[in-house]
Amino acid sequence: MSPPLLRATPPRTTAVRAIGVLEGARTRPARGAVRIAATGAGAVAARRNTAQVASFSSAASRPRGEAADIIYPSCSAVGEGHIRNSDSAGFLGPGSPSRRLPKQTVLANPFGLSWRKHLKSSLEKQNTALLSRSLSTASPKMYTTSFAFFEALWDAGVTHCFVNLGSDHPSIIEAMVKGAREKKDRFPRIITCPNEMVAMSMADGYARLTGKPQCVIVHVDVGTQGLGAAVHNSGTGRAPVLLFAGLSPFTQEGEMRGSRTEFIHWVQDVPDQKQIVAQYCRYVAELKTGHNVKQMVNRALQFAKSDPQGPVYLCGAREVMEMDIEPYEIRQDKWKPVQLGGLPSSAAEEIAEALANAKEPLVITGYAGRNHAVPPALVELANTVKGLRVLDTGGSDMCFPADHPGWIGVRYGNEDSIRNADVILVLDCDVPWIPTQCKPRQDAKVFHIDVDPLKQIMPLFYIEAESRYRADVLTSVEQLTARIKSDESLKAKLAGEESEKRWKALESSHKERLERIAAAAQPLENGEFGTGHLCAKLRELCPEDTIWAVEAVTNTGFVHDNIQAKIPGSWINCGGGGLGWSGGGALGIKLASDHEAQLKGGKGKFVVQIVGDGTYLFSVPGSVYWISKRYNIPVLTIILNNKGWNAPRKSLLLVHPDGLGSKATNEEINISFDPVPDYAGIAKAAAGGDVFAARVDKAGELEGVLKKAIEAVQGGQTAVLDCKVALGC
Ligand SMILES: Cc1ncc(C[n+]2csc(CCOP(=O)(O)OP(=O)(O)O)c2C)c(N)n1
Ligand SMILES: [Mg+2]
Repeated sequence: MSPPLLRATPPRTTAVRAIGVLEGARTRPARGAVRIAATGAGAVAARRNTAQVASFSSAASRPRGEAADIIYPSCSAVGEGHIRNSDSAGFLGPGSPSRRLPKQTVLANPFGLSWRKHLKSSLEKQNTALLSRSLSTASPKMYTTSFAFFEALWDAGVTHCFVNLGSDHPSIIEAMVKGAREKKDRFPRIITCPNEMVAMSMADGYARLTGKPQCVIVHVDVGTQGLGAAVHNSGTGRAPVLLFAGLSPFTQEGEMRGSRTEFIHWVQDVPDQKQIVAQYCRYVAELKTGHNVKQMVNRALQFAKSDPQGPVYLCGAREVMEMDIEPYEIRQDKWKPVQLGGLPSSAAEEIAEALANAKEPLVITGYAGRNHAVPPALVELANTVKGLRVLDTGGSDMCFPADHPGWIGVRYGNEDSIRNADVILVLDCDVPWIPTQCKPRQDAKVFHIDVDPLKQIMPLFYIEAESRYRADVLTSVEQLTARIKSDESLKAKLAGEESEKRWKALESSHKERLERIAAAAQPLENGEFGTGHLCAKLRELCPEDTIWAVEAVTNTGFVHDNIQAKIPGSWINCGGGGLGWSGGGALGIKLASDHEAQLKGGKGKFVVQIVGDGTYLFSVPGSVYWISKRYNIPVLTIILNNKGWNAPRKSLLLVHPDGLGSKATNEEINISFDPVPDYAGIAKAAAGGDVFAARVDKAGELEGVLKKAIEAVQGGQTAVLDCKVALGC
């Protein structure tokens, strides 16, 4: 076993803490040493002080020749702890002389007293002075790390905090109350979230619509784990979210305000809490002092907002968050995120030429529409390169409008246009094709432009491409269009007869595509209906500028085909693989839409969540509909009830098309939800009865029920419709 690792950061009064630790080492049965690691400018002093103490300790308690090597010993116990500067513990803020530690807490001369005597006197004095403070009620004037943290959020444009609180948050709670009282309209709005995944999905939905990261506050390691698949979703789906979690207190004798006061503080003290989420985050860090909390918040937000955007995680122990500091401000306008540029001009020239000379040019995308200026820019490119088509293989954002003849819609990496294209431009996309199902032809020229062309967190990713660029898609697309429009020979080529013919062909294939979709969306002869029909009706009945939050799994293609989104930002899909996003996601989107509209004196848009029945259960509806009711966030939820999980059967058939499972029932392969839960009833119960809840299984009743549900939502009441859908249409 390796020794306990003690970190000193920075070390002004480290020796006192080291004594406490060393006493622990002395009393361990094997008399093993502890190891102390100190960093930064404080390291030397920490080592000097602790080494003095160590040699004192070893002289007092060990046989000769067995002195403890404090820094790198052969030790007998493991663990990880922290030595921190008492300055970071809430008492030595520069502006708080009255809160200074008593002088004797600094170990002036440890050799002048016997070990035990010294310890006793030092710790007793310290404890008498501090224990009462550690439990004392804060003065109303106090300005803590936590309060500065919220100020930093607000100043950086974070208007909402989705919180799930715990014993790590006393100073957070104090700060929230103080903020609500003293900084009305200049303090983030707090939304209580009974489940962390819902909290983070709300922040995620908010960010996907607006590009503005919000904050999620959770409880130590357990709350961090409760974020669950939402961390994956925002990491994969490029949604900026700032996560904050407390850490268990690192003192237990009342040495500082925030010191341990509850049983659970021992149990929740884990070696490295950040690591729970680190691989999904753009940045993780521990707040070690309140003095730079605003810079740390802004550094985290800089990562979250720089491409590829994503989640960031800060944590801070109770003592650090309790620390009194001098109020301060930073120059907010100096903290903008990193900006990406466009293509090198030689690349713009090469790609523009390839597109203009192509017979079957194709754009494949996934996230490009996150920037709402991209769809019109792509339309402009497609109007310039006549015959260019756009395929969406992610379905994460509305990237190209359904009423343009170049629209192909969403297909997950398997589409004829991929097989036929001679020039393919991949734009902000994770999975342009799935090689075991579909590949570009051998002679196709592929160019890849992405904010993350290497897919830095994917161990396996590659596509064969002429070239790849880390560049901003909007700038790049505008460059390409401008290049083609300004080059006489390319212009002449695209104004030719062949190009005109291609445009006509595109128009008629688009018309046929829409007719095929409409024909497939008819109700079945037995009166039942599929997802396609349901979504065609939704498109007909919902407001034109509705925002669709979609998590429809195997029905995504039918939903996309029939919703036919045209407005940038009007289609939002999770982009990740952690089911359950859309419950919180839809609420976050609605909240964002309302909030942003109110700022301009307008009204938020109508928001519809379309979700698989299995996914609905993943979304923690007990929390979602309580929040919806509590904060008056009305959405329409459409549950695609196909009696369970269809996806695992599809996955099975791709690998074992003739296997045992291929002929087995849904019950046998364990994907059936029978008996069928009362999905809408779950929502109604969570909202204390105040939800429009209904079930539809016949096409004849669909329109009537949809109209009532839409009306309810427009009147401010959330509606949940459990719709029985037939498979495969
Ligand atoms: C958190 C999480 N757990 C499990 C899965 C694996 N999974 C992928 S699709 C699926 C079924 C989804 O069911 P449903 O929402 O009913 O959609 P359907 O397959 O019926 O279209 C499951 C369990 C996942 N992606 N995420
Ligand atoms: Mg299902």
